[in-house]
Amino acid sequence: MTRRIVALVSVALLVVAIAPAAVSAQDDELNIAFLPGVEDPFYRVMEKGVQAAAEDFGIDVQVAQFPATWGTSAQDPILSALKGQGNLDYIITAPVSTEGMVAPLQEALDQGTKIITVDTFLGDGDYINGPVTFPISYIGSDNVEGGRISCNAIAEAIGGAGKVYIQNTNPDVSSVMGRSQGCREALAAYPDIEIVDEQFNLDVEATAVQQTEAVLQVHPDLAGIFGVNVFSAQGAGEAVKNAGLGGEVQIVAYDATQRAIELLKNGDVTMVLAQKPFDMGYLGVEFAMADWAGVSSLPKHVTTGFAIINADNVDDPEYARFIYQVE
Ligand code: T6T
Repeated sequence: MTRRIVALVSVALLVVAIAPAAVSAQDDELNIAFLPGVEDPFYRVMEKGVQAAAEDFGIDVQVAQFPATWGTSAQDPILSALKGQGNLDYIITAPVSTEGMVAPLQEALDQGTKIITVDTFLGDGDYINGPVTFPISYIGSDNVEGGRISCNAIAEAIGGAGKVYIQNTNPDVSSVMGRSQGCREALAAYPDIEIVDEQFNLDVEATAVQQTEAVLQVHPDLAGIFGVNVFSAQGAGEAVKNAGLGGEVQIVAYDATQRAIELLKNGDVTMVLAQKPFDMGYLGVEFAMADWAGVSSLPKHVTTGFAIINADNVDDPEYARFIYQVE
């Protein structure tokens, strides 16, 4: 058994035990596709998890084109092309809008393709009692908790007082809005911390840089920034560095890209929260195989955990292995 498999949650181990016996490596009737949210290091690592599972189980998984930008107008046409193939049993995907991707994915299901959501969810994510219940499962981070962890770290770094800015991406995406909610919940416990603004860059790093520069102009005494994903955090880090405020404004970066880690090592970023996209991709494939094999007890909600990376542990292999490595 490989190290990767050992690291998986127990439910996954159960699936590992069941799936190979029931699905033969030669079973070419099982057709799975992976459709990511956007071209970025997070989803490239998720793709590695997908490919590792495919290799471990001796199957092929089709990796769809990576959407060039974030949004339904980029993801939906790729989904339409997948639906047009007419041969897919499962699509593992990160829907780019909680509402906007419901109908297109429901249509895929109506055509006989089951849906597994990774990283982001549809509706409110409660696939048992919520408004959307058709996906097999949501496999991803507990982003509300991730937001709490991030902003408690900011609160601690700024000594429990000062102005904080949330640099966000899109208001209709479950992952980043969960992070914002968790951040607000955490900071509510600090009467001397004020959230001065929250802005949405639509997943464009250059916009994140411009927005953060503008906020620094209006609030030169800004104490902390929560960058909710790759593009927000890298953009905020760049703006703070350009303003010569590295180390003075405390930035917490969600997503452990190489760039975020560089900023951490240079003292421009205080803490980096690494998600586990590899696990999301791997488990997505396992869940498809298990469902195909007839497993009917798959959990509707699986959380994949975090690694909290800071200047003290960044070189420790136990933490460094969660930095998003993309060749
Ligand atoms: O933060 C990840 C992902 O979790 C989020 O849903 C969208 O942005 C990223 O892909 C990072 O760019």
